[in-house]
Amino acid sequence: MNEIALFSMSAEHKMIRQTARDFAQNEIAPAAVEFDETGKFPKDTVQKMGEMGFMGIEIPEEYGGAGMDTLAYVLALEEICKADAAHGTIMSVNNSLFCFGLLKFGTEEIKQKFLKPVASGKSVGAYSLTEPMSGSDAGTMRTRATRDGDYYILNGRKSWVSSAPVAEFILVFAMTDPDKRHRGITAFIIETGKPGFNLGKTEPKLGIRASATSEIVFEDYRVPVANRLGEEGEGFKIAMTVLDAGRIGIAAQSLGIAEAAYEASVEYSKEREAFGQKIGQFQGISFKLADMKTRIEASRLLVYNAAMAKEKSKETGERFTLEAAIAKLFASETAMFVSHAAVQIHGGMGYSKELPVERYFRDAKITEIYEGTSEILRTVIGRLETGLR
Ligand code: COS
Repeated sequence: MNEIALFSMSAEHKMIRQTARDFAQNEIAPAAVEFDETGKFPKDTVQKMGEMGFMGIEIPEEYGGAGMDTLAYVLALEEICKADAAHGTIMSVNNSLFCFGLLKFGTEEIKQKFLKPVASGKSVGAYSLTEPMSGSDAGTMRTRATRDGDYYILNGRKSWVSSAPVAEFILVFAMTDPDKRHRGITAFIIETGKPGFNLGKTEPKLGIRASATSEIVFEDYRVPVANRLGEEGEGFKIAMTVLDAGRIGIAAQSLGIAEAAYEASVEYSKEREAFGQKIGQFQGISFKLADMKTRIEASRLLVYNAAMAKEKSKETGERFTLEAAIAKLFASETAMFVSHAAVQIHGGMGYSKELPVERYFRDAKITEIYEGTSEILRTVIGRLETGLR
């Protein structure tokens, strides 16, 4: 496969990409089928990812992270997802949706207490915004947090929480003042395993099956005021800012899935013969491969560009909403396009569980849905471009 020259990567970037590639191909890929079949959380490999610094790549070393930049993060995540997208979801949620939020909005006490163990990979972090009756329209959540002295009392049901069954800490959003709608939402870091925290049903998923997704239910759960992230009413903005970072992670995940599906397709079309020639010699196949490669390389530029926009924002404080939305929209639709074509190129073998191609197809679909559906992303991009609502 040809690599197209683009952003000048530093020696450090090349090193983390190679380290992630070796680890992913040697230790994750061989077990990916089993994780997919059983839906079991890959505890051992996730622990190793923590030891390698992959669970808090952009977090400064003083808070338990690897102290690297956003490009390093997406390069590593892309490689992990090429081997197994479920590992990628766990890594992305931990890095982008938990650690980034705490680094950006947390007090020193919060960073020491909750960021350090999660960024270093000793504990797993999660993020919980969605509810059974509020997905894309996140501002209409019903989970309530009521102040009671030095505590808030949480009640309500959250759904689709990736890593919830294994997480020790979860960044949760709840309504403190329903009259203020989205301006009445507040963010909290909650510790699982305490009274009032319950796991609900596990989501039986089409893909990324090992990423452990479940509902969580709060019944008079007491969270100290010191565990509030930001001020009362700042929760929606925190949720959206964190999702901007998350969308870059999902864009990188999409890129990894697409690359895996594409590389399998190139190999297969060089081996498989029909009507007296390699199937890659048919224009019908080679044009498909050309379209797959072109969309992948376009995705790569958008994903790396979004990573650089986020990196720049660390100095300027500017939002990178547009770059993240464009990268996720294009890369996720590319992952779907490429994995769909990969199944077709492999024919019956693409439909068989003997090869990983059908898994790439199933895993790709979620990238068009979570952390902002393609429709929400088009809404975000359209609004930012016209200034109209
Ligand atoms: N960064 C910072 N602030 C943001 C923001 C962002 N990316 N996007 C919106 N905001 C702010 C707005 O500036 C606005 O602030 P004010 O209250 O000061 O006016 C506020 O948030 C509300 O924004 P808006 O009016 O645009 O809210 P909407 O209810 O129309 O919702 C969308 C906006 C649809 C973009 C938002 O709800 C969204 O992204 N939904 C998808 C949620 C999602 O991805 N869920 C998946 C969860 S993870 S599986």
